[in-house]
Amino acid sequence: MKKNKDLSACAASELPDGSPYSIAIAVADWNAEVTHAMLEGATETLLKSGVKEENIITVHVPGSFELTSAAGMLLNYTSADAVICIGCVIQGETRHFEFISHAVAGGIAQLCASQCRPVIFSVLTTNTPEQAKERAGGKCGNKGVEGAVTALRMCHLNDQLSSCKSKKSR
Ligand code: RBF
Repeated sequence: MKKNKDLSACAASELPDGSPYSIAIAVADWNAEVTHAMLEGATETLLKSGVKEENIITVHVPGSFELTSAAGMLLNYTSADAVICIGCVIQGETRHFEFISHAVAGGIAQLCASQCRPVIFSVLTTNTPEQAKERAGGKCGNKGVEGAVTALRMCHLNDQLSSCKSKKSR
């Protein structure tokens, strides 16, 4: 596989089969112009891969800081096979950017390490709104699409590895 392949360009025929899965999406409404475009990209990709509409659960939170908490709730209260976290943190005049970016990256990494279901980090951290828009359907692709492809690939990996375990215990 090409190094750093832009997964936004993944053709429908290359998409992992999503039909067996149920996927949850937590989306932050802060910088909604960007995050909602990413949500649209993620949802379209999941549908294209065969995930049934009724198996896509979307929840909205106020900002990226709340994504970890929402992802934890989705893992606890739903049977989603993966959770995609969508957010956009843009550098401002204060240090909020650093605190929010670190908190959400660290929070999601902790969930990934402690849970056996994938949690996907589709959070943009950019210097400018333009850079964010370029990554939400602009010249740098759509990172929501990439989050969806990553979620599906991780669901397949989970299936493969869990079938190894059941073979081993036979
Ligand atoms: N949330 C984001 O998702 N992206 C941002 O760029 C962002 N910037 C913020 C800047 C300030 C000064 C504050 C107070 C909040 C910001 N938030 C942002 C919201 C944050 O993620 C969270 O929703 C609130 O801090 C409430 O916990």
